[in-house]
Amino acid sequence: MAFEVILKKPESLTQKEFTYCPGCTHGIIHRLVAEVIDELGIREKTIAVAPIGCSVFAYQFFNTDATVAAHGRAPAVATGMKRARPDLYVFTYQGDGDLAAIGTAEIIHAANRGEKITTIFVNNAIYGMTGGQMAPTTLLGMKTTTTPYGRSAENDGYPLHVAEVIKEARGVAFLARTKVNTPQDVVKTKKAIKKAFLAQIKGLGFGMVEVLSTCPTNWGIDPVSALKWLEEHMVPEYPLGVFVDKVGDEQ
Ligand SMILES: Cc1ncc(C[n+]2csc(CCOP(=O)(O)OP(=O)(O)O)c2C)c(N)n1
Ligand code: SF4
Repeated sequence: MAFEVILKKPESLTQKEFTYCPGCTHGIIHRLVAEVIDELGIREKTIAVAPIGCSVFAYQFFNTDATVAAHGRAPAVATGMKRARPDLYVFTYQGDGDLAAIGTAEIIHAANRGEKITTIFVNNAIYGMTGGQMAPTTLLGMKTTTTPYGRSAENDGYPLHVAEVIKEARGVAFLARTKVNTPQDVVKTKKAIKKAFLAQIKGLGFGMVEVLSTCPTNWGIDPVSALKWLEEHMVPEYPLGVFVDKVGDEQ
């Protein structure tokens, strides 16, 4: 009897086991990035820049060249790498605490300069690694360890819509917001990630996908409820869509 392999681990992931909590969607997003790198055939020419946050060990998971940047500085590190080696493909993988709080300046200026890098922005509305503090992306009314009565606009400001801010930057070649809580959305997210890489490969400019993601541990709910919570609470605040697409349909 002949067996056929129909699904295997992407080449662009190492054998290292993920350190994410059960049900955390960081793992799905890692796999999608790795599948895209495999399909584009760029594994040996790709450099990953990991952030500070739960995905700090991304440099151990991606089977590419990789490094880790100081908190929020991944776009600056990626800029230096890409400018020194324009023949390579550089991507950052960043959480919302990393990209939308301490690293706000880096991402906005990298996008505005049109750096030919790719950013995977994982928005789970909270600081996961440090124990569930409020992030700029935390929803109004959402309880976190630093907003125990719920985030209030008066005290804590409003949820930051990073994609909507960045879409005004003229250096952006591809920008989308997606989610990974259903199989259909996983497929759509992969397509968006591919385009964000193609924007770099074609030399068009900066590419980013903001992916709505779960943190069951710090949201204090089970993984299945977290997928539902994302749909019911995050999507109304963070509408999905393609904001900029200079890549076109050709893939
Ligand atoms: C300069 C600096 N400030 C603060 C911290 C503490 N810190 C580590 S991770 C983190 C936020 C992580 O949240 P996020 O980026 O949303 O990623 P997640 O863990 O949710 O994936 C913070 C504030 C740090 N490591 N370095
Ligand atoms: S703390 Fe949250 S974001 Fe971090 S690995 Fe656990 S579930 Fe994922």
